[in-house]
Amino acid sequence: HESDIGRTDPVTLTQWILTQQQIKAPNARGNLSILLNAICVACKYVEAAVRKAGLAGVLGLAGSGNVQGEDQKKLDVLANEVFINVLRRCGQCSVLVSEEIEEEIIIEGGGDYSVMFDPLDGSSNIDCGVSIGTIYGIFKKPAAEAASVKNVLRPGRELVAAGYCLYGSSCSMVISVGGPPTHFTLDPSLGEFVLTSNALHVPESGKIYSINEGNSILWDGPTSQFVRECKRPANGGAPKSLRYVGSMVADVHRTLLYGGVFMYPADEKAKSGKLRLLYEGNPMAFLVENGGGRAITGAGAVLDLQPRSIHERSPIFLGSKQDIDRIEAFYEAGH
Ligand code: P6P
Repeated sequence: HESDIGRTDPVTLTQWILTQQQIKAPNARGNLSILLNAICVACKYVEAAVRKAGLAGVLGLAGSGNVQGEDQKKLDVLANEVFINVLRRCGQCSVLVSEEIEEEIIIEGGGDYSVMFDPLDGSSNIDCGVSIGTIYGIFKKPAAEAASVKNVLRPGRELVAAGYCLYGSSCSMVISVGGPPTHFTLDPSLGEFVLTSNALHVPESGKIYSINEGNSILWDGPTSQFVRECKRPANGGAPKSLRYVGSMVADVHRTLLYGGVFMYPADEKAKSGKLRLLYEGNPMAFLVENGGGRAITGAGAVLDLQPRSIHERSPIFLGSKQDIDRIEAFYEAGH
């Protein structure tokens, strides 16, 4: 029974990854399992650093010394190095794309997988203690294809796995290897992520809308129309509440659990929106769609976009199916 999970029936992320392999790919060599466990280790290490940030003096800018006089690394620089090192060492990756690094990293003689990640998204919120997170997506390289940026310039529809780790009031890992997203919570006394929800399902509709209202004078017609309807529903129902953390992982996690809609639209200033397709939009769209929700750009599904460059941006509206259907109707009507 779900409520017993974690108390009398502990399932760790490590066990879950191996079980998924047995279920989905009994003859597999286990390489994806090795990769996912490497990501799990990296997230636990980053979580420990984030937790200690205030004490260990790793807040603020790179270059600030600490009590030992060591040259402190800014948390997102530290997180990036942890992910690069752990992903190299696991021997399963041939291409890495990080939000922190301009060029893709090609690992000669690497494995069959490419990982695109934002090692510490929302890092502008670190110094004031607001939740931040890691986001990752994984492609499997076609066997005959050489390791190159081509392996990652593919529609998100082709992802084999994606997930995020939320460093918040508790540490949540939400991951999908194709099925509904599964939610694990870090038990610090075990040092393990323990299963908390088997299969997240995005509620069909929600009472929350999430967008940076500070940009409202820049929005296009459809976005403005939808937000106006959130405040004054056509059916005379209760208005939606606005919740906006300004940290994508926190806003998406709430949307996955509670429903509603998270939006970062294109606007007059940001012609393609602000969020990055490969390591923010696609992984989150993969999770939300696998949870029964939707993720669109205003001109089609996020997962159907054909990327042209590794840091390209895309507008994104994601969350409850009914709410996203509504936004799509406004775009189709060309309001
Ligand atoms: P704005 C954080 O900097 C981030 O990349 C996402 O985590 C977040 O959703 C977005 O930018 C917030 O952007 O323009 O509303 O501050």
